[in-house]
Amino acid sequence: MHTRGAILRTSPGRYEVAELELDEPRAGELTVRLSAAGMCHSDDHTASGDLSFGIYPFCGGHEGAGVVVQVGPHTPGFVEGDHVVFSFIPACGRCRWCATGRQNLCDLGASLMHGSRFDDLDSFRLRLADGTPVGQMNGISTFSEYTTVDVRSVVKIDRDLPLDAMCLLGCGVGTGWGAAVNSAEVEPGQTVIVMGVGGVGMNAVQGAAQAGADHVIAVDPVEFKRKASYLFGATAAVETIEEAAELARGHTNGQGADSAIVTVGVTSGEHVAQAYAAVRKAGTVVITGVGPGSTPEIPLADIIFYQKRIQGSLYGQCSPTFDIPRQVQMYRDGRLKLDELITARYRLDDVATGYQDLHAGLNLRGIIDFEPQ
Ligand code: CXF
Ligand code: ZN
Repeated sequence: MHTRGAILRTSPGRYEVAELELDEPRAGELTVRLSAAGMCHSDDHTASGDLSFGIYPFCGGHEGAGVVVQVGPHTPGFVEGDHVVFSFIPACGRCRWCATGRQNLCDLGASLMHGSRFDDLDSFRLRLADGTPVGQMNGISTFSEYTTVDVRSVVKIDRDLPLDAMCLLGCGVGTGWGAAVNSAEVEPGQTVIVMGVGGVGMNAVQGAAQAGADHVIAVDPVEFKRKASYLFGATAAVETIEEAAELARGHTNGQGADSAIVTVGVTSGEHVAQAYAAVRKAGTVVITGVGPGSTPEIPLADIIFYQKRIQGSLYGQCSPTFDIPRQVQMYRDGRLKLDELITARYRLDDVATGYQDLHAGLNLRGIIDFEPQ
């Protein structure tokens, strides 16, 4: 079938909309009409070259929600008309990681950046009009009016839920919320620093607040994000990590924050070293962000004598088939803010503008709205 999608022809490069041909669903696949797609920083990292992708051209987007328009064979439980959220990490349900409650590490994730079918690395679901294969970002490509995906990349949701808010569950919300709840293991009474409060960090703020932290200190150079962080549960919002570390020491008898969560859009080794310096003995630094490969300088002796933990966090250590439904319930109960994360809506043709706005610090999350009112 035919679709239009935002593709990158090279990296570094710039998103442009192209006419594409899309496979009909094969066994274990669904075709989905997109309602909304979140514009995560990682799609921009692929444009800037910070993240490299297996094949160009490729079609961007790994947050999205929409309506199933066609079901392939062997997709039990799915029918046309179902509403789904995409998960940027598939969950096979069978590998060691899925079987032990760590779907974010599902073995299928090994081919996330190939752009092909997970089980057949030479097989692509998208093509340019001349037949050139087009890779799918994380196997899903939500920057497209329609996409065909592996059924293991989606989670079904109730039809009454707003698909624009739901699309954020596929990456940014789980990544941030889980960084606090699962990776930092925030406990009641704690002091938590969140470095960078954009579309991921803001969810770390709400996760830390929900987990019972007494002090949630948001750090961001952008004033509008600092102000917004109070709505999500921040108790203080400052411009620099030095100010945040000072505040944290003030709350902890000089010891330092219990955890510092690094959710900076372009993460550097320096950010990690700063977070490391801001936490107490046996405190935790959580790293979620992607950056152009720099290494934190942390004295080896400090690592041993202060026994601090540096915890990498992929999708906030969330298991999509468990965490997306529970995040949906928290949204319904008013305990997880999603609508408030959406600060701008773009048409598919304006993806590049959306990323310019992200760089200008104008958005928490911009979304592509495929059904503008
Ligand atoms: C990223 C992680 C690295 C691969 C692309 C997606 N996650 C979230 O944005
Ligand atoms: Zn993302």
